[in-house]
Amino acid sequence: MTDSPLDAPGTDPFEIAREAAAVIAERSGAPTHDIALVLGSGWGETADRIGETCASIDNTDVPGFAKAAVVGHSGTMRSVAIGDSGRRALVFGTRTHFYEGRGVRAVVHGVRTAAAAGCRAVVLTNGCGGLRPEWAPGTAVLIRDHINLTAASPLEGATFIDLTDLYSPRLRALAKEIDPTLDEGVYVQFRGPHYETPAEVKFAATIGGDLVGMSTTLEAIAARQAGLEILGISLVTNPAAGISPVPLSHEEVVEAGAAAAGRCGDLLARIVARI
Ligand code: 8IG
Repeated sequence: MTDSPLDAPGTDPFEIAREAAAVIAERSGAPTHDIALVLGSGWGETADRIGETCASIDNTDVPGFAKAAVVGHSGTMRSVAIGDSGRRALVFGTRTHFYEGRGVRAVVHGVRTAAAAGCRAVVLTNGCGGLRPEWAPGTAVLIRDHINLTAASPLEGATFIDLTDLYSPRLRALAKEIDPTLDEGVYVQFRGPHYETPAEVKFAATIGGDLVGMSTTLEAIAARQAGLEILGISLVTNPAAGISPVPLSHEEVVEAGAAAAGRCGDLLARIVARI
């Protein structure tokens, strides 16, 4: 049991998501939203490049959401006009991580709220470690598939859901049309919050991984359950442990993210405009 209200006995997380969506509709003036974005480490400036922010809502004002736990993440969500298309993006400036111990329902609450708000697609971004030496810090990589090493799932009971093509081939093709230099990789989620040992990074490579991180896979599974189309983009902020001789630090991660923010924001804005 966790201290999240989402885990209180008898609570239906989908009902709380509908309540959250109702608050967002009221506070943003938009009865529905079209696309959701979850901004991970290094992706924080993206919202400004998508279009005008119509409303900024404190996470703590929305049922089921909590304050940001990570330095460099903002505890607000925004309703952003997508250019002058008349469509709206719901942009989450932070996420709840599995390692926070608030339970899986809290981790996927944003995605479920986005679906309840009318979104048809979600863009999941993160900062992560890279296993390929050619991916310098600041390289954006499309997630082609994932390996979930958390031993957890957002699905409860005997809910069997197919995860083939979880990360939309259509949206990956669209992203590559916009930036043909984008590589793709398999994202491996560890629980964290410690970074991996070099031996664990070797293991991730052996089982087919290209990227290591602490988020995204549980959200993607919940997004599939909710019927959302999914695009996953990782920002490689550091070589994974043992790939480079230098130890990892969170400060370096934040710096690499800040340095790449403009480029990543532009890329995402151009993708969102065409989803
Ligand atoms: I930023 O190297 C970032 N997040 N697991 N490993 C894991 N998570 C990360 C890393 C990393 N870099």
